[in-house]
Amino acid sequence: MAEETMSEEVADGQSGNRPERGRIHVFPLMVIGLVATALGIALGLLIDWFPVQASTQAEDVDTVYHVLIITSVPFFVLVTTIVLYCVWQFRERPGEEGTDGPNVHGNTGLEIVWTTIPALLLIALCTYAYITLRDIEEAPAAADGPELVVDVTGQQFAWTFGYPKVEGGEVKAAQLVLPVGRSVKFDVRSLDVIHDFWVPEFRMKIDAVPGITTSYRVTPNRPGEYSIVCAELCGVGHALMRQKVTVVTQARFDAWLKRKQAGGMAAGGGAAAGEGGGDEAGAGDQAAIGKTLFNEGNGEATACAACHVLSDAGATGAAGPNLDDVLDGWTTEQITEAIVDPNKDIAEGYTEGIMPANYGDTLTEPELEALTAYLEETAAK
Ligand code: HEC
Ligand SMILES: [Cu+2]
Repeated sequence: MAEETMSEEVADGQSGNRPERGRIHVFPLMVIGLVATALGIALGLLIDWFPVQASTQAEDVDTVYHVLIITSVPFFVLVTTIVLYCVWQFRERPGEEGTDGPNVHGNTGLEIVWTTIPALLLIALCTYAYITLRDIEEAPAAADGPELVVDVTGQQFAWTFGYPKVEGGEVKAAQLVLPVGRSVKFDVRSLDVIHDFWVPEFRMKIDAVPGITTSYRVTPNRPGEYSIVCAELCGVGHALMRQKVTVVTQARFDAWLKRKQAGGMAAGGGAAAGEGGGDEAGAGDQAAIGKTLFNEGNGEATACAACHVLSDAGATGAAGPNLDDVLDGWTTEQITEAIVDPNKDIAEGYTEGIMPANYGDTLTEPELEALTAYLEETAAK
């Protein structure tokens, strides 16, 4: 039985070859290919695919893209044209059902050519991209002034930032503010899962990986406000893990940092007083501590300002409800519960599991009291 079937197939294959298709249409194919290549490259270069360039690195990165488009479109068109042409030219015509095309054996010359060219091209493009990346990430020359190092910490679902203090230590903030024209190195960390720190206008991005510190450099060169986007799916709040970076003049940056630093120090003093004086710590001190916690977190607890609007704190986060609007008339207990057990009662229009559920652990009892007191006081204003 089996033998019979096999010999039938062989016989069919031998007797049923299709007729030759005649000349290959080289000239029209070349014209089509050239037109498609020109169109493809034009689409790649003329359309403004990217957001504005806001760092000195951006231009080089865009150039890499343009070079890749110019080199890859012709090959894409070549391969696609040949495939489509073959589908059309060697299709099965009426009366040819079950027949086969003529037997063709490999062509060693062709195979060498189509392996060598892409391999060389790939090596050249990788080398070029590598050199570009290495150059744009080079440390700035000493003559260009000291580099600003900003610690970036990702945590579901917000970023917090740490700036070096003049006298050592760190100023924490829920906003990223950068001086224009100065090289910035981001040291990126994660406290939980993998995130990815990306400002599309800067064109650079890197994963925030738990347990290690990754980094990249940019020199912002265009004042303005840009989005910080988490580019690694990191949980239910991933799409909301968006904040703003503000690029300002060096003078405005210095003033901002000084203000932040002064705020932090006042709160630090307040905390010391609170510990010493027990319950007698003034309401003003408590509020100052609360405000600092709201804006900066405490290293473990994510800053509330990353996700909430609160004008008194200058907070502009957008992932959660606007606390200017909602807190009016809330009792201490209600505010405390909203912070410690956010998933118990979900604000309308928002999703469960985005506000961190661990503030009961990451905030100490006095910190929680100070934060609640601050929010109550602010809401009453
Ligand atoms: C990662 C983003 C994020 C962070 C950080 C965050 N929240 Fe929220 N918050 C939310 C979201 C989203 C909601 C709405 C869902 C819910 O009710 O749990 C919310 C709800 C609330 C509510 C209830 C609002 C209402 O209308 O019911 C309060 C109060 C609140 N947050 C305060 C805080 C405070 C205080 C902090 C800092 C200790 C904080 N949040 C940190 C995202 C966040
Ligand atoms: Cu993330």
